[in-house]
Amino acid sequence: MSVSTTTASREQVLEEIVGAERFLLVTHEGPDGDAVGSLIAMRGALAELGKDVVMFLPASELPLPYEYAFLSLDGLVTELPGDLDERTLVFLDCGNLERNPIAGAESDGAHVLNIDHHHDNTRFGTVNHVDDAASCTAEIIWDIMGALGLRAQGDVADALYVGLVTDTGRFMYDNTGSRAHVMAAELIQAGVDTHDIYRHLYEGMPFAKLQLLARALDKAQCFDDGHLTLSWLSGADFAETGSVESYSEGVIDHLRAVEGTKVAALIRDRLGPGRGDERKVSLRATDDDVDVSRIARAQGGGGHRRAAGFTTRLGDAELVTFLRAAIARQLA
Ligand SMILES: [Mn+2]
Repeated sequence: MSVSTTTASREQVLEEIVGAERFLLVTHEGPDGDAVGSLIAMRGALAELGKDVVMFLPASELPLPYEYAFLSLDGLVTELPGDLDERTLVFLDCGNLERNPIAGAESDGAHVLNIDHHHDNTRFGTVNHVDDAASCTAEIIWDIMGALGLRAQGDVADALYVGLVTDTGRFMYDNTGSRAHVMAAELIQAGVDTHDIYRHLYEGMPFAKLQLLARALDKAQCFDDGHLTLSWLSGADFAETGSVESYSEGVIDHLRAVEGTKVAALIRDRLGPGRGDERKVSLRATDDDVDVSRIARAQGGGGHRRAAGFTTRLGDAELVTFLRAAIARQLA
């Protein structure tokens, strides 16, 4: 995306924010640190402007994963408000409308602001502010706040920092530009306690999560000279270790770290009623040789070039065959 396009869409978003009075903020299914951080930061920013703003998460997403439980969810609703039609809907960190939490509830004339950093964002909004050069959606919100003359502090600063740290892999992924560090510096000056947030995000792991990781590592397999490193987590693995779905977060980083790996994949059963034989496939690429968002899109999913995912009902053998072929095609 060219700089001029994001500059233009940024102006449009600013106009929308200044011009509207009532907002509803939503994010993607299975909210991660950037999703939760973006919700909280945007809510704080709009509230400071005197706007009527509510964050929405379906009750099924609560409680949040333990990593984010320290963040304050003031202003959260789990039922859509009756005046939904009159609210500007702000989608944060959502690459597309698949599995969006308010699917069907928005009217045809809904006014949607789409604020995101996924390069394959489907531009589903009335206004689309998609900046794929941003490390995280929180970075875009920080930029918007700056343009509105708002300085992040307190809970908002913490929330922005959580989005930044988690989506950049603690400032180590290749999306970590100088702006990410400038943002971090500003947030630290605003009082963010980086070590305290680190402790919340990365320590205090439930023992069950360690046991779940052990199972995934035990089942890991390499294919095609190690280009694909893959593992599985079954419903039984979750049940027998006492794990919830979000405990599989981070497992894939261990797979990606294996020598020679081009793509790491984690295949896990979806839990909960109605999920049936549905499985979630997470993909990570180690460099630019393979764009995993292309592989995910071929199965109806999406994401970033180096981090993507999809949901499937394919069996193990078919799934492995599909992944190996898709990777080989891109490496050819
Ligand atoms: Mn994100």
